Amino acid sequence: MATVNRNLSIYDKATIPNANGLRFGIVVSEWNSEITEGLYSGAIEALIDCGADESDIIRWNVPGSFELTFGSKKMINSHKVDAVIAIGSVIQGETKHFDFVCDATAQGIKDLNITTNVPVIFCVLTDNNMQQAIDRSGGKHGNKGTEAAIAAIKMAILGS
Ligand code: INI
Repeated sequence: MATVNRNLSIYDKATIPNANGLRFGIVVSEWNSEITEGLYSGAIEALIDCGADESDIIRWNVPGSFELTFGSKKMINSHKVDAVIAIGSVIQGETKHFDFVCDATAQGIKDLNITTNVPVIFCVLTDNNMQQAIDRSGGKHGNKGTEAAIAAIKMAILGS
């Protein structure tokens, strides 16, 4: 897609609502953890930069991206969060597993957005190789975690 034309880390703070008082859940997949930890850093730094209090941010880990749907659902049901950021990194292998994990994760998160009243942000990189993931988790194309944090803030206050 068009990430090559757009740095994922760039945002205009003047246009972002103040996140102070908002509560965020962040669910992090342990697969490709060198990538997902970079995404997590980008997300938490942007939330705090926009006014969120660190004590209002709850982090859970799940084994893989496939488990992000259940983790996000349980986060919504267990904590009074205003938005959830689901963080994962799926990298193309030799089999069709990539397609099944990507499809199930995207559909699962989409389903949560339809069936619950808490927005769940899709911060899942789906890349052809490790270099593409590095480039988008704090590398030359910025950090998708940052983009996800800004989306989470905007969605948390939507309509208010
Ligand atoms: N999960 C990922 O998050 N990224 C991957 O690249 C990946 N690969 O390549 O297999 C992956 N698989 C694990 C999957 O998400 C589940 O954890 C597993 O199938 C157990 O349900």
